[in-house]
Amino acid sequence: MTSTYAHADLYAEVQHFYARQMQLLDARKLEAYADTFTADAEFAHTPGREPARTRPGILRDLHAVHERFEGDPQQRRHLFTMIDIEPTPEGPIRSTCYALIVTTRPGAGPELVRSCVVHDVLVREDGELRNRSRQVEHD
Ligand code: SDN
Repeated sequence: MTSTYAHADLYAEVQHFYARQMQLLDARKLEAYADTFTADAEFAHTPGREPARTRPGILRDLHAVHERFEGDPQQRRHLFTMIDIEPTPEGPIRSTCYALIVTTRPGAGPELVRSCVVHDVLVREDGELRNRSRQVEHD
């Protein structure tokens, strides 16, 4: 295992990428969230369901998931933690992290609704990090 300390700058960049990405998702800026994936990306967010492919496919899936919450005033927060990155000689970065999903409804306290392990492959396009793939395992 290569020490992440050898990649401190890259580690901070990945953390920043995740912060921006999850704030887009939680603000329901779904098109901007889909733009954080590559054009040919694959996104498996729910076990047992076919992964979403390409940005339009990811956007369609995200709208379908959020339709489940239509009329529900909850605010969901996706919290990434325990991020472990493994740069590869070819360039892509393998990243494994935990995602906790917390939801809060008016007048109620926050509720932890899902605990996940996220397996990402990140690549750089025009100098910016993007997800080439994301597989989300639900605990
Ligand atoms: O983007 C994510 C997601 C995500 O988008 C999810 C979706 O449906 C669309 C990053 C990290 C984890 C997730 C997890 C999910 C699971 C699911 C929403 C849910 O069931 O809460």
